[in-house]
Amino acid sequence: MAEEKKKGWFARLTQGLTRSASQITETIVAVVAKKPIDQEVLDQLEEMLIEADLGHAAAGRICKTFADQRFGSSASEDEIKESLAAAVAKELAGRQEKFDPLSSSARPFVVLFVGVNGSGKTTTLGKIAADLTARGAKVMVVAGDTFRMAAVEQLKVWAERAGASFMSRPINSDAAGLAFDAFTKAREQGLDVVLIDTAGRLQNKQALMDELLKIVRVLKKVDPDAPHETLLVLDATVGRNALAQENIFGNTAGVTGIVMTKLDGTARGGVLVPVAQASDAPIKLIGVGEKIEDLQDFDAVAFSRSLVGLEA
Ligand SMILES: Nc1nc2c(ncn2[C@@H]2O[C@H](COP(=O)(O)OP(=O)(O)OP(=O)(O)O)[C@@H](O)[C@H]2O)c(=O)[nH]1
Ligand SMILES: [Mg+2]
Repeated sequence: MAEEKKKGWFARLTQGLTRSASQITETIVAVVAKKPIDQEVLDQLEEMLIEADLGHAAAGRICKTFADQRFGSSASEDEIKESLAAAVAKELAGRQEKFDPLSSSARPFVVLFVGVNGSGKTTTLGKIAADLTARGAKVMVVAGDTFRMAAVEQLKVWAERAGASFMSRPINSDAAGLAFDAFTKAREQGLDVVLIDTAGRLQNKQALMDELLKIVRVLKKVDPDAPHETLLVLDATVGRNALAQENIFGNTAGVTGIVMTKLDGTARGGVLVPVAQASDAPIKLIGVGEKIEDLQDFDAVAFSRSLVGLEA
């Protein structure tokens, strides 16, 4: 059963990364057909990695590792993929950490979701709520995006589906005040986890950061250790813009973990690599589709294998 489940999980990951993988596979097939592996072939491989948004630095290192391998004249497509996957995984070493609020002793464990509009905050929060309640946890979902009616409604649907309690306020209410009241109430009720959604867009970047910092400040009034986790949600389809977003949020919002969403919607899934390297916080979760089970723990080895189109 566990083996079946694991297979399904990897299949979803591979399915999600199809667009990135097929581009890479195409180049590898062309390269294999044209042995020996000379400088021209290596340049082609490096170009391919840069196109997948791995960035110049990582692409260069991966090709160097690759060149040092000295394949015989009989290197197969899979051997080349194995070698590339290992080189990508090496780039991600130490950049992976598990997200598991239930393994912490903090009760309630408070998670703040931050990121620009459309990155996938609300969806990710909903998926996490569903997973936690399914594991028996008592969860509260907080509609901290108090600026859009649709945002509150969207989150409410997720909360109901998950069987989590839900807290919101009328439009344009103070989000920090809501966060404070929600945390206090969840504590009184002995809940396990509080998931706080936030707005992705305000008048400007400074207003957005001020708002987030205010939420953090009031949470700390209830518990100096809160929020126990601040997840930065980044959309892989924006490619290297994700790096700029990491820079802005990572330097101001006290981010403790990265979620990279929509890896299924792009051929540039390789952007996860430079983001992981630029960020002080590790990658914790990845989104490879819109369903609940499409949010996965980040596993650097599995990700690297899927990225180059290898099977489990
Ligand atoms: N294909 C795919 N779509 C996703 C994934 N994660 C989120 N989405 C979709 O992306 C869109 C935006 O997601 P939201 O969760 O609303 O984004 P948000 O960050 O809350 O956006 P704002 O509330 O505007 O700040 C929705 O249509 C989601 O279904 C993913 O991993 N894969
Ligand atoms: Mg939202």
